[in-house]
Amino acid sequence: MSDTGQVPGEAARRLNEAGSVTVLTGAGVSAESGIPTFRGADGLWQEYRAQDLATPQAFARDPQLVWEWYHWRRRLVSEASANLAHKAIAGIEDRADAFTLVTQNVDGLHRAAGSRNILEIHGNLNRARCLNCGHREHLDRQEGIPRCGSCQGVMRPDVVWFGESLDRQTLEAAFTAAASAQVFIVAGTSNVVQPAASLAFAAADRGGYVLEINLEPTPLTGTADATVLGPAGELLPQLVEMAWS
Ligand code: BJW
Ligand code: ZN
Repeated sequence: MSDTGQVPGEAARRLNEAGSVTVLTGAGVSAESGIPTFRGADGLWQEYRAQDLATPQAFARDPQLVWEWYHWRRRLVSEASANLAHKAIAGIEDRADAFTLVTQNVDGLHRAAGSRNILEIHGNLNRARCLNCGHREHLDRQEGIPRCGSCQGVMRPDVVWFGESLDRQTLEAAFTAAASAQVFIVAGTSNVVQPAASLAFAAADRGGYVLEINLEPTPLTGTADATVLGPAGELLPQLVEMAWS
């Protein structure tokens, strides 16, 4: 079922009564903070080719170019702040008995909004990882190719590129949280990138109530218990208000 602009009362009631809640977010949740999404008319993949910037082969070919792109995105994020969608998700965590946030976003805005139990399955923009020794560092520089503080090796952004495996423990924790969720909320993701796109289906298979929030239908829409079409920054606060007022 897909509805425009109005959260169904059933979704709010289920959320209020749920013992365990899992939320999966994608780039659409940060769109209202001014961070570009990947797909769609204004998405990054309109202007940049994923295979030139977001694969290990691209980094091996031209690490300088890849770092420039990541430094630019880090600057965008440093000038942005959390929006009402991020804050509503933090509000759900405050009220739920058991809560996990699984995010594909690498921008750190969920933590800025007060979320605590976060699985960043695609990594974090503000971290670098040494290609030589695996050492991870928080990034503070804004340009150039960072060098490892431990072995001086070349560092790469600590994010998950196409063709790379996700961290096994983090991914297992995400699937466990999906399978045990009584309510599973999916917001602002096109649901096309695997394995993240399988999480909501895993939740539905195990009997969880799946609520999708997006501007447009996605491959999940036919399976979700409810899909509400509209901006996450309006619909998520509406959901919280309805569930706990
Ligand atoms: C709003 C809104 C508002 C806007 N309110 N909503 C063929 C079939 C199946 C799988 C594969 C395949 N070929 C290759 C694969 C594997 C590949 C994959 O899934 N590809 C598909 C694209 C086909 N996956 C991988 O490679 C993964 N690894 C893996 O599978 O390992 C094993 C393996 C290896 C090799 C082959 C096969 C298996 C790794 C995926 C890593 C993804 N990395 C990126 C970059 C991360 C770092 C960075 O940020 O730089 O992750 S790509 C990019 O997509 C980023 C995102 O996290 C991810 C998901 O995007 P997201 O968040 O959904 O954003 P959008 O832009 O797609 O959607 C935004 C949505 O928001 C839209 O729906 C809007 O409508 C909505 N929206 N504003 C509400 N205000
Ligand atoms: Zn190192």
